[in-house]
Amino acid sequence: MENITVTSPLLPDLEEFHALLKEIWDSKWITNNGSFHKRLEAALAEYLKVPYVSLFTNGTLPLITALQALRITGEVITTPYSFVATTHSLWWNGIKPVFVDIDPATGNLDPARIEAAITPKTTAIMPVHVYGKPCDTEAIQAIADKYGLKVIYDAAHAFGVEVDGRSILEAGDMSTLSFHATKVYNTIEGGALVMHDAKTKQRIDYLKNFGFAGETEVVAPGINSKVDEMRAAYGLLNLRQVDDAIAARRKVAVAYREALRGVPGLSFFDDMPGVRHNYSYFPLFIDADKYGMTRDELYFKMKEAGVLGRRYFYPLISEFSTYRSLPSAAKENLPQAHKMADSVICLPMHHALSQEDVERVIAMVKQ
Ligand code: T4K
Repeated sequence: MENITVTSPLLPDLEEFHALLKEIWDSKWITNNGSFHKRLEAALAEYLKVPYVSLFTNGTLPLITALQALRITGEVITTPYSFVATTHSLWWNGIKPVFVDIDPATGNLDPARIEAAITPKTTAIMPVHVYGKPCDTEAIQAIADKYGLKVIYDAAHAFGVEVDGRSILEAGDMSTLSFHATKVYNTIEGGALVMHDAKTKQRIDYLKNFGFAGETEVVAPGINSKVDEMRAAYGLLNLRQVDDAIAARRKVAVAYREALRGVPGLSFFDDMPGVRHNYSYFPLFIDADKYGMTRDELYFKMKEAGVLGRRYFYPLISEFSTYRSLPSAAKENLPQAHKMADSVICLPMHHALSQEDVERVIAMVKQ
């Protein structure tokens, strides 16, 4: 039997992609803000219901660049329950991460715990909409306003997520996206920074092109994070089918929930009222005493049977050697994050899972 992987990339139709490649070949313009790049930025801004999008080559460089653009220094409050790139972006800017515990109801940074972690050195908050579940953006903004802090959302998982019809990317000073192959929407490798005004968009566009503001003028020590025409064309094609992919993912989530609700020792998130979810992940939480098996026992049994779930996000970022010695990384400071990291397994979740695949995953977990 074939393995069922945790995700599978959404791929454009090969013939359609080939036709666009032919256009690129003929034009001989293959990177540096080409026409497909411009078209994709415009198409994404429209799809995501935001005024400005700046494409990046992955989802890590927009985090690093946003911190540069906002001139963030000192300490930044963030979550340990994420992919390492979130905190690495702080480290690459010489910023000290200050970990704050999560709200077990969402897996996101708990706003009620942020104020206690603020010091005179705090300059910003970097929350993550983990699994695409929206953070409590109002509560976070209220704290940011009270203390004069910037807010940069790592929205790597939150492509297309809306609250009451409005994009989650409207929140904070800037938001970043990842378009990695494993994401709901991908450009193979890729990402974006979302901002609210033309001046910031201009500055970010300079920063991702070495700081060039013209042929002979460099206005800042920028980086190179330009997206080539092939990936921009691929991205335009994938954008056409992303709604169908999200609908297919939703069906899988519904099937998992129906089958697993009420099984002793298992819990999962339900949809939040007023939220357009993207079903980017399906985290399942195991209470070993009630389920009769630990999360790791289940993980390895599933693996043996070719059902390749993943323990996103275990270990916590605060447990990695780079960050472990920080005072805020102490286990006592992060009880909810530890509990979630120790009990989570993300079930296979993507647009191409067949009914048989879903049934096989369910049978495995129920067994
Ligand atoms: N912030 C957050 C909150 C993030 O989650 C991430 C990335 C970032 C920032 C940074 O964004 P990027 O710089 O990566 O754009 C994956 C991804 O590499 C990473 O993008 C993602 N988060 C993270 C959560 O997961 P791995 O190491 O688990 O991926 P991998 O290679 O083990 O793939 C998982 C499964 O996907 C495979 O078993 C099969 C399938 N797959 C994967 C690839 C790459 C395919 O079927 N085809 C493929 O080409 O990290």
